[in-house]
Amino acid sequence: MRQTSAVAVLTGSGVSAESGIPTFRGGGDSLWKRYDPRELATPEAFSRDPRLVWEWYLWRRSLVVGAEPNPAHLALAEMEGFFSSFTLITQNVDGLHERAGSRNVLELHGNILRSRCTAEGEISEPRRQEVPPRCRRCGDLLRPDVVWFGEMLPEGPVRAAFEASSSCGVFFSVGTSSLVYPAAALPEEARASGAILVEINPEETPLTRRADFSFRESASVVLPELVKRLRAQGDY
Ligand code: BJW
Repeated sequence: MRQTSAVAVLTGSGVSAESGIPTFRGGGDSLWKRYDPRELATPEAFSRDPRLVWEWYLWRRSLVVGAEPNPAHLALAEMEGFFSSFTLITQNVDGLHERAGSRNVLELHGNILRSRCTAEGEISEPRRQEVPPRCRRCGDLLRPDVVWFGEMLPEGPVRAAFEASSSCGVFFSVGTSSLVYPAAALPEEARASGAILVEINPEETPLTRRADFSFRESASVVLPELVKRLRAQGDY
């Protein structure tokens, strides 16, 4: 890391697990455990039962609003100051990286706290307290401003994410199962461009064998330790 000025980090839901936000593929112990998140985060589920999907998102919003950034988010925010180029690419929709102080954040899958009108496509507010909520301007259904399976990711952030991945010296994949594309293609992009690949995840993933370094530990343990060691080297 001392030999590079450009670092890119891809994060997934595991980074927020210790802030009390459930991961997607980890099961869980909630009211919603009988629902598979992979089946609710789809346009088909929303067309079939917008009320059910909204209730799930309102529950998740309440967790996000009550959550605090954990030591992994805080360490990443501090690391940003160590490198002249530092890009934090996140699949998370919880905004905790920004709340921890990270500035150069690319949100690939949107933000759960925003809503957008299904008719106009614009960010909007609900006209009154109702589930599912309706657009204050046109009265049509609102939806969470997130990216569901089968939908396109926002073009600007995706382009910037591929650029950062292909031009960094070290690429971190943190707290993601590396199953969902196109995000899962970013580490390969980085590797093909000569970057060192580091994975931080307590579980093995499809990326583990491709990584130069694999830390089978929680992000909230590894990242603060890494920041501590970088700081101790005195160059930062
Ligand atoms: C810890 C930890 C701790 C726990 N510390 N770690 C190419 C190949 C194959 C398929 C496709 C492809 N291109 C497109 C597809 C289809 C699809 C896809 O990828 N499917 C795969 C599942 C096979 N992709 C899409 O549809 C995407 N759109 C697209 O590509 O558009 C073009 C297109 C359109 C039509 C047809 C074809 C192409 C859109 C993907 C949108 C994903 N949306 C969601 C929901 C977001 C909204 C919401 O939050 O509700 O995004 S799904 C869900 O998965 C969410 C996440 O961001 C994403 C990734 O999950 P993540 O973060 O990795 O979570 P988990 O739970 O899987 O893993 C957590 C990890 O943390 C685990 O490994 C734990 O071990 C670890 N962990 N504690 C560190 N303390």
